[in-house]
Amino acid sequence: MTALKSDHVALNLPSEVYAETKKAKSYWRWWNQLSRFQRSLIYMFVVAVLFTILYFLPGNSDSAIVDVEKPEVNTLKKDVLVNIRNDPRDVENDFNEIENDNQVLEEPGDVQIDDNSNIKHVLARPNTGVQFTGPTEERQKAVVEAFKHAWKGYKQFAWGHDHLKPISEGYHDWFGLGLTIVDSLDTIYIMGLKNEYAEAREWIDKHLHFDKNRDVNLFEVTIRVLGGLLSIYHLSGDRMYLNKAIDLGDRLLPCFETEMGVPFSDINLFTRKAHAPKWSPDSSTSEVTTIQLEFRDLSRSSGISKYENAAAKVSMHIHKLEKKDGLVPIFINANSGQFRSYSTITLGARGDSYYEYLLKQWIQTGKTIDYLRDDYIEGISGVEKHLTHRTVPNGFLFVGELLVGGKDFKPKMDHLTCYLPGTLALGVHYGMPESHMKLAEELLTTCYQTYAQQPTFLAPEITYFNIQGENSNDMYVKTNDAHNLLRPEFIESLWYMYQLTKNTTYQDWGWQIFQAFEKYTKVINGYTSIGNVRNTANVRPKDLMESFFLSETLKYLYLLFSDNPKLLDIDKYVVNSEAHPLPIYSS
Ligand code: DMJ
Repeated sequence: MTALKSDHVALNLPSEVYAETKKAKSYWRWWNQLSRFQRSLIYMFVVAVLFTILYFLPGNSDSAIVDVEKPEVNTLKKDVLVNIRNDPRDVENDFNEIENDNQVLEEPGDVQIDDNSNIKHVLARPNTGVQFTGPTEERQKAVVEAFKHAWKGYKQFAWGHDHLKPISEGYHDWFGLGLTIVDSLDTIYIMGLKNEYAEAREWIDKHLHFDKNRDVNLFEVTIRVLGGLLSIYHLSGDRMYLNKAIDLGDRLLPCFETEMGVPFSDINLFTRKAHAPKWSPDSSTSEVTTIQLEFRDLSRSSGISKYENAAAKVSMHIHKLEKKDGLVPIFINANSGQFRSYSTITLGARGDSYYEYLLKQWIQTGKTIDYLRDDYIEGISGVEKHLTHRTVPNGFLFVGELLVGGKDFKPKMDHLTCYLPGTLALGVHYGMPESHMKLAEELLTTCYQTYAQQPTFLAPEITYFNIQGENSNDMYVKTNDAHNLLRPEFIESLWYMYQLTKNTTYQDWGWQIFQAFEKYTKVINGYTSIGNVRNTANVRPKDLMESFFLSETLKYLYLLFSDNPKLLDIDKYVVNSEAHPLPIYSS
């Protein structure tokens, strides 16, 4: 456009534009000269070409966010199976199983059953499309800073190894599976940490391999690694994680090849040889019953039924065994499938998550498996009848233990038991007896006291209670039990209770404990377990940062301090024993 000296403006088109305009005019003249029939033919031709292009456009099965409107159909293709399997027999078996499916599955959660009532194929629920945009509250921001601090130390001194040793600036390998990375990934995603997510994803994609000639513990690897991979698969929609999970599932499955299907505790991921732990002929009851959420989800997500079938069989078997008013002994023999007589009954180590997974499996399967609900209700009644007692002088309610197969009561509670108030509250939300809420509130108060009564404001691993009035303290701690491993159970319960009651006291309690972690466990390269919560002058740092500190403790703190109740929606997700959310199905 050129402005001339005169009072009008002239438009001078460059010669190429002029030529183009002329060409367009001649196309238009040619088009007008065509008959109506000729024009219709051209229209039809164009439409046909457009359809063909759309039809052959590649799908976006690897896209990060799954369309909520269109449930993802997780039917595996043979080439995908070939890529993720080492043993060609696995490929054939699974592919045949999928190919033989002839029933159309439409709704997420639809199940196809074979003639023997085994689950053949289930359509996975789609990603719920939640966008995690980062912290909004000041307390959440502080937790994200704590996470970044821990991550920085891990990255600098332990990258690719299981755990950080923050004081000696080294690492600890338990299974050699980069546990901290896999376990932390969904926390990173939920906190909205993009750079950390990218580097962790890349490590998993390129370096996480399971062909390791190394024994691993079925339960630990299932809740941390399998659960971690499945959770981030559902949150992100990234198929790479599911492929890794399938490979791991195949390698863990031989654990279940026992007469009654009760799994061995350990397996070599390379040779796929399973065996009992070195220190005992038996498996732990909580371990064999705390793998079902993950194995079921693996089947539902992959369309391969064998994982769910193997794990569900264990639950059914244990359902049929005799119990003490719903309470189970903590050891079970994988060969005989029987509980070890005279073993301890506890909701602490080796017993705890049996009860948790009864409820959570029932929720995961859309409240359709009645025996899980019934066993849970019976178990909690058993807890009330045999395990709960009050302290002297202040009457705090706690859950103790029964020794020698249920004969002697021991007034001792592991910190692990502090998961129970949260699970009870979750149960009430899903229709369990209202009385469970009262129990939850009282136990939560006692757990809080195990923190508040220590000068560090951190709970010990184990607390003993005064039930006979032998002195003026309600609780006491033995020297060997005075350590704190940065465990999550109490914070987990605070999160559930806050979700369901909106009582901000629970947030304030969580904040007090977070500050105690900051004061006594934060070191220059991360956070460390400590050996003594009773002495503020010397907490005796133990030089280990467990993966569950990032996976669970910091995740639950972040969620607890959020005022968005849907940040992790307990009506859509059931959270596994390692704080990894998995979708709830309709059956
Ligand atoms: C975690 O690995 C899991 O929560 C497990 O169920 C129990 N112990 C630790 C955390 O304390």
